[in-house]
Amino acid sequence: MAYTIESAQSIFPNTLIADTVPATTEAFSKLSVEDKLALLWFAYTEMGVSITPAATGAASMVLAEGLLKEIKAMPPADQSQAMYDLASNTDTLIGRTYSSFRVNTKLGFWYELGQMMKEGLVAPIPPGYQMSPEAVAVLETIKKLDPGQQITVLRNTVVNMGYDQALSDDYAKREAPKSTPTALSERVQTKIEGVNNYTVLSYIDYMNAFDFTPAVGLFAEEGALQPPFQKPIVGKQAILNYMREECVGLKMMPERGVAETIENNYTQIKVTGKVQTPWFGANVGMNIAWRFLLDPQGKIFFVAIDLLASPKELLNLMRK
Ligand code: ECH
Repeated sequence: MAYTIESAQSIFPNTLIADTVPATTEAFSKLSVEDKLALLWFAYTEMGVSITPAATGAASMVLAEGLLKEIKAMPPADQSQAMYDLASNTDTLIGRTYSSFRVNTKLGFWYELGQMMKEGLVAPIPPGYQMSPEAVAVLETIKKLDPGQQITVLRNTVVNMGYDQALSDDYAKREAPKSTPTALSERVQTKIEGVNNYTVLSYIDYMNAFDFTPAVGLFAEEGALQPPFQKPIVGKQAILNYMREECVGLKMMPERGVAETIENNYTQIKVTGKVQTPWFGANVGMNIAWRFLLDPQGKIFFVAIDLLASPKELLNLMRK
């Protein structure tokens, strides 16, 4: 049987992913707009993990600066309205501009706005605002998640704001700026207990050096990369655009894995370990798995990145 991207998605079917993330994101999406903003404020300010301010460097903030300046100059009622419009996906100029931002710019925009709220430069969440019981329940769920899952929920809510999400979904059509790879002399070679496959080790090393052109060179022509809770991104150009957009500053720390040759000389490899985002640095290590399917030429036909349900899953290398 030849593999398709669809059939490849179910390799290592025993991998337990953090289903609570899409479930919580969905519960959040059903709240009133006032509740959403208040909940995010409480979650963000009480979460216990904080953003590394240097991270905004990865976010091409020039684009966001204009919008932030505009909001800062508004009277408080208009500032609240602008936030309300973003959270309710209303068709406004601000909503359209926000939707054109890349994910990291959206995160940087809210980070700066949050700072301005703390400093009293932008209207706060009305003091004494009482959330509905539903919102309180969602907040309680978020508080119980592990930090990697919490920041994934937060990220999802920010990604879903603004007008017309569909615009920002198609990586094949979105050119992203090149980044500067780490100098060869500063690169460290990754070791993974149980895995010495050249393609997989090179993938991690190139990704950690932000050297995305050779990283994409490891993929088959119609290969695919599936980020956590997302559809696969198919084809080399789309994967390259995605990496340039979303992978600068990521630190991948694979720990262990298992490899086996399967039908038609394909190889399936599962690796577990941690990844850090530049936003939270060493404050948050997300527990993840990479599930690779390599074609007979050793090219990546498919790789899924999963956010794991619990740290226990880091030890789950079962094949079936
Ligand atoms: C305030 C109140 C009003 C409303 C809002 C507010 C502000 C909220 C703020 C939120 C900031 C959230 C942030 C979240 C960042 C999350 C980052 C994550 C990154 C995960 C990356 C992974 C990478 C995996 C991958 C690997 C590969 O091999 C291939 C690529 C890839 C409070 C003002 C809204 C400020 C900053 C979760 C897992 C390993 C798939 C990328």
